[in-house]
Amino acid sequence: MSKIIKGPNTRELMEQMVQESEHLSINDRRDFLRKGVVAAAGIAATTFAGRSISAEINPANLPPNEPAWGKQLGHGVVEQPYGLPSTFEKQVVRRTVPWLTADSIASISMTPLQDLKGIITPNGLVFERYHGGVPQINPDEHRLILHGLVERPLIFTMEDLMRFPSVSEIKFIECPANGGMEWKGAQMEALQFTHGMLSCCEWTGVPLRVLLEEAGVKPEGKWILAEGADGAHMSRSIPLEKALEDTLVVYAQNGEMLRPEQGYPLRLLNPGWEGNTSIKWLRRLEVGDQPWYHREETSKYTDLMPDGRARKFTFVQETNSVITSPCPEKPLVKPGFVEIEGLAWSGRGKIKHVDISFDGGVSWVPAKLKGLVLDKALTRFSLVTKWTGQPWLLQSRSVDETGYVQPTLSQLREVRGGNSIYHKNSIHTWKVAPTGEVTNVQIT
Ligand SMILES: Nc1nc2c(c(=O)[nH]1)N[C@H]1C(S)=C(S)[C@@H](COP(=O)(O)O)O[C@H]1N2
Ligand SMILES: [Mo]
Repeated sequence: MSKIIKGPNTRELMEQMVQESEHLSINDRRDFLRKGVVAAAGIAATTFAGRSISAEINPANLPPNEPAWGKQLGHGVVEQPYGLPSTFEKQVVRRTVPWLTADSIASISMTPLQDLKGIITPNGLVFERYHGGVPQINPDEHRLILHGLVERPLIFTMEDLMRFPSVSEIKFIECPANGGMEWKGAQMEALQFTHGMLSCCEWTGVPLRVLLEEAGVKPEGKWILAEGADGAHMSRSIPLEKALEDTLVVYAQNGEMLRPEQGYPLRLLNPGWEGNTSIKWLRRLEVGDQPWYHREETSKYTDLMPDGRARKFTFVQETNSVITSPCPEKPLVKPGFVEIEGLAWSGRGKIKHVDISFDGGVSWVPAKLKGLVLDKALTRFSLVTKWTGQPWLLQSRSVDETGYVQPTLSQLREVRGGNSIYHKNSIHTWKVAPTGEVTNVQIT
C-alpha cells in the first residue's frame, strides 16, 4: 500500500509564499504569517461550518403542523428586481486565502465547487483574479482597438461588436495556479482552495477570427498582443493559430452581460488555455510577428523545470479532475448509498473517461459521465456505491479524447521537479475516515 503523506511543510510553504510577496516589510510578513496560520487552522472550524441545522429547527414547522410560511402570504414581484439566492444559502460564496497575496487588488478568490451542481458556474460565484482591481467601465465609452500588422486598423464600439453574428459556447476557465498551494504537500483542507480557481460558463461573443478577417492580417502577422483596460493593463501574447482556431471576444456570460469581475464589457476567451490569456476589460489587440517578451506578464507564467531551464509558454491546461462530493466541506453523513461525484476537464478537448479509486490508486472503477460532455468544458462524473463506514482513499483519474491520462503526483514531479507553481493537474486524494470526515492527503 502506498505511503500517505500529510504536508508537514505547511508552515514552510506559507513562509516561502509570504517571502515571495513583495512590497512587505519584515514585520508585515510576520504579521501575515501569523494571520495565515490562524486562517488556515480556522478554515474547517469556522468558514465551512455552514448553517447548524439542528439548532435552527423549530418543531412547530414540521409535519403534521402547517409551517409558518404556509399561514401567511409572501412578498410580491420585484421586491428584488435582480434576484438573489435564498438567505439560507449565504454560506455559498467565493472565498480567498488571506495569506496568499499582500492585498485584495492583486489577488484571487475561489469558486465554491463543493456547493455547485451540474457544470455551469453561476455568475456571482465565478472565481476572480485581478492584477489591479476591477475597473468600472462605461460600455458606451469603451473601445476595442485592432492594429499592428493589419491592412485596415479598426476601432470597434460595443455596438459594432454586438452587430456581428454571435456564438455561444460553454467553456471552462482555469488559472494555472489552481492547485499550486499543493505542490509541496497537502495543505488546504478544502476543495474550494485546492481546486476552486476554476469556473465554467456559457460565453457569448464574436470569434476573433471574424474581427481579424475584417482588419486583414498581413502575411508577417504571427502573434497577437491582447491588453486590458484595467489599471494593471495586463497583457499576454497569443499565437495567431489559436486566434484563428477558437479564440472568442465575449461580452456575455450565462445569458447576461459580463460581470464587472469577469471583464465587463468585453473580454478575450482562449478556450482550454491558462486563464491569464483570457484578458479581461479587453481594449487592444495588436498583430505582430513575434511575442511581446519585453512587456509580457510571461515572466510570471513561466514553468521552472528541474534542469534549471524554464518553459516560456505552457498555454494548455491539461486534463485534470477532482471528486467534489464527498470532500472536506461535504463529509459523508451516514452509511448507506452514496453518490460519488466530481468534475473533470481538459484544455485539449472532451473528457473521454473517468475512473475512481477507493484504495489510493491500487484499483480503479469506471465512473459514469453525467449530462453534457463538451469540448473544453467541465464534465460531471458520478458513481453510486455503498459506504459502510470503511476508510477510503478516494481518487479520480480522467482521460481526455487525445488519450492523455491524468498523471499521479510522482509522475508529475518526475517531469516537473520541485520548483513548480503552475499546472498541477495530478490525481488528487481525499482520505475518508470511518467517521465520514474527509481530509486532504497526498500519496507517494
Ligand atoms: N485585464 C486583465 N485580464 C485578466 C486578469 C487581470 O488581472 N487583468 N487576470 C487574468 C488571470 S491571471 C486569470 S486566471 C483570469 C481569471 O478570470 P476570472 O477573473 O474571470 O475568473 O483572468 C485573466 N485576465
Ligand atoms: Mo491566473
